[in-house]
Amino acid sequence: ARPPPPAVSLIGVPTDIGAGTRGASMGPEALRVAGIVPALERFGIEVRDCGNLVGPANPQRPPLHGFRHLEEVTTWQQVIHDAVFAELQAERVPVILGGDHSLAIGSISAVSRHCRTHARKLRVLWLDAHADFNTAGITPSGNLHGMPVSCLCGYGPAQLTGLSGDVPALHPDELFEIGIRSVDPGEQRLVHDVGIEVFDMRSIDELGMREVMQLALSGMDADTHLHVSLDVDFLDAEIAPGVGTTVRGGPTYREAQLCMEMIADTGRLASLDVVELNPALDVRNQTAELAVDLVESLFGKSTLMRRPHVLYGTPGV
Ligand code: 6HN
Ligand code: MN
Ligand code: MN
Ligand code: MN
Repeated sequence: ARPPPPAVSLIGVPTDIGAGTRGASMGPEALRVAGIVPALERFGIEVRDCGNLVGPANPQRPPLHGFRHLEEVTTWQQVIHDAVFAELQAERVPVILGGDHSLAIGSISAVSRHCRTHARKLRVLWLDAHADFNTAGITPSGNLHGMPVSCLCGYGPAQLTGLSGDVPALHPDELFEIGIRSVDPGEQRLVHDVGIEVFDMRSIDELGMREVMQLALSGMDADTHLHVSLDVDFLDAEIAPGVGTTVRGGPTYREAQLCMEMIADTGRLASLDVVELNPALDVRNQTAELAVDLVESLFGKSTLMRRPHVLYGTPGV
């Protein structure tokens, strides 16, 4: 049977300091306005809204040595790491309301530290149009929201790679990227050389979302901490206009729902980022409402009382 509903802590991260377009700093409030608290409470989940973290304002400076706002982003990540780690240690499920995707450096560093402390295995699903694997030497923009995965895997400045207390915070074999359809030229080579497992849109077209998710969720067990980093630009731009870096050709509403439902079926979701929502670009808060819909599915909303599949085994077995 499903485990009892988890206790959830919402942590707002109102910053767009790692992005090229301003506005993601308004994301946490748009998710609250879209009803994220009652949506979760409806399933009997105890929700604590911890409010918003506080960090440096966006200085809107040009890149320096390949990074925009490196010092300010670093300060944010320390604050995010500490807040997320505290909720995990209190045995709560942190749901981080972004905010641009650089925040995942702090959140996943905290998850990594927590897993190390409790000898748990880590699995990260990175749902995104982008690989987010740039470095200062190859980035076309200098924006740190294009670099969180490389920093977590140990490719980046020490102040960002070392936050978990161990480098790398995340091993490539703990990570699956899903929905990818925009990878910069230098980034392509690095993703290939490091051996990141990427289910791009072509694999979703060819295999279907169901098989891709079976592969991405296979091999987990009762000791696995599953973290999902949901960049809302994962979704097709037609249904999710409220993001700064839309790329056409993403998952449909139904494909995205299936993805979330299959994650929920594992019963292992233990932390979540919802990032890159940009209310300044949204239309009547529809992207925030869609994100809340998907979060409901991630926490177990389903049409019927299906028999829960507790875990996905090895594919084909
Ligand atoms: N995101 N690859 C581009 C860059 O500037 O590095 C876009 C990154 C987008 C990042 O959406 O989280
Ligand atoms: Mn835990
Ligand atoms: Mn993205
Ligand atoms: Mn991203």
